[in-house]
Amino acid sequence: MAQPVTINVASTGRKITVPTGLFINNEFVPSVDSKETIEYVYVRMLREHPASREICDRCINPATEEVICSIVAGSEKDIDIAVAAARKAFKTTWGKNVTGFERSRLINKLADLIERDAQELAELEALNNGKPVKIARDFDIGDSVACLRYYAGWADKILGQSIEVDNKTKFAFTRHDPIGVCGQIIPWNYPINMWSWKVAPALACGCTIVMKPSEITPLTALKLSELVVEAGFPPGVINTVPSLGSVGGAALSSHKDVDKVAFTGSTVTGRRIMEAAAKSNLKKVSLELGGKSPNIVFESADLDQAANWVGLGILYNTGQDCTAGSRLFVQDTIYDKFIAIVVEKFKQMKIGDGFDEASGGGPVVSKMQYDKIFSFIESGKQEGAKAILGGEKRPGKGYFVDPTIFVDVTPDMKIVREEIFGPVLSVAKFKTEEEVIEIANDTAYGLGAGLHSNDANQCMRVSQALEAGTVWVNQYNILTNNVPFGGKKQSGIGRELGSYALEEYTSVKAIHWNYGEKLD
Ligand code: TXE
Repeated sequence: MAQPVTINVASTGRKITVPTGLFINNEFVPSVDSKETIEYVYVRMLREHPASREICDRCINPATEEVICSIVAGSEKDIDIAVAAARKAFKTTWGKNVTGFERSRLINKLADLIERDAQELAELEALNNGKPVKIARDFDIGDSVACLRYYAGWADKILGQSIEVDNKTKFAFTRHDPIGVCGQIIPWNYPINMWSWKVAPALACGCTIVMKPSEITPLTALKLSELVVEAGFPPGVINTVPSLGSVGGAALSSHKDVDKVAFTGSTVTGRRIMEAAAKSNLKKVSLELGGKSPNIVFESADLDQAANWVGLGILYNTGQDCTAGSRLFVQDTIYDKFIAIVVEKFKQMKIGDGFDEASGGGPVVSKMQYDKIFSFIESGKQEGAKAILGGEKRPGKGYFVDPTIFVDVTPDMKIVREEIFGPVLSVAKFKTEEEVIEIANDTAYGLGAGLHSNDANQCMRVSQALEAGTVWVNQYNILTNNVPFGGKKQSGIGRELGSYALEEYTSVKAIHWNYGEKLD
């Protein structure tokens, strides 16, 4: 089975044709040895591992709980074939004979095609992931197009250094060579966005790619693959193999002919990937993992603005965001007043079907996430936290979770320590700057952090003290393509975006040149 399917989007009347095969060497092909589709694997996993029922939501519309379609699930052998295709392209075309100028042109062309098809892609994303169409189109896709264009600009500027050695007979220079074949494993919370964050810098540097999208949201990666062909990329430069994490993801991480793995996902899986890389060929690894980010509001802050940013911090993408500002700390002098503003603002947030223009957020992506979020909500209640907003299930179909605010939390509670990945905020009071820095940093993670204050010296002191890869001052959750992003502590290794991401996809070679010294 590798025939395209036509999906009818009931809400808009649009018909979207989606390829269902594996995308290798610019063609959609069946698996070489597996008759399984993602939906079939789903059924089989339920039979073999009934305990893992929750992990098996595949290509399902989270607003209706209906299966959208079945696609081919790649096997280990398919990964081998895709890696061989990427290696060949690296050795012959992309990594060898295509100039930076030409790479730039093709990446820009791909960006133009994505922009042209933004509405269709956004509808497919909304169908598979649940997020509102307008957010998918204007933010996820808008940002992805900008990301591709940003790295297209870098493609002809991957420069080394010229280094003086002794000024008479020797000098040295460096080359920033493409690292080679890259395995890219992406999650389901921003399927198109994570695709472009991974693909754009790798292509700019001259690397070739085997992409494994999340088994929960593979549809837009397949649709984007059609645009890769239309843009005119040589075969094998970008290959896409939808597959289960334990099959395709594991195969890429332990593959002997993959030079680098770039991953976004859970900390648990990140550890597995690093272990597999260490046990195979010591491939380079970059990891963008989970978080439990603090958001701090000091008494001098503009409270109305701070409340807006707190909302964006925890409710954006229905809280399925690695930088979600899930731990709110409010100074005691403004606590009651500020919480009242936050509650009012959160009540305005409409979580609903992504095809309803009024929805500010969609359902969470899967049954697994829905159950996980509600098990955290239950544990919060049992451990003595008080839900002052939300915290109850809605009747009817769809994985909808309403904004939930817990107060009276203590530092040891599960809802304070673990990543929930839903619209669930825990709130604590603090007295002094020193105290809040201490509790904000009391976490295994270090991805994002926010602070709101009108005291510039305080902003400087606190932003310096917070242990996080990104600190937002008087804002939250705003990223731009030219600023690096990544984590400290157990939130990850390496940086995406900006010029820093180029280091992840290049290998520095030093060339020592003798133009005069003779050995006796
Ligand atoms: O993540 P996984 P899951 C967090 C969030 C969420 C939790 C679980 O807290 O609730 O993780 O989500 C692939 N070798 N984040 O289970 O498993 C998998 O196929 C190689 C935070 O969906 O990490 C998918 O493509 N790859 C995060 C990708 O890993 C494997 C975004 C992510 O899935 C693999 C998502 C293996 N052994 C979840 N097992 C963020 N940082 O934004 C799975 N995968």
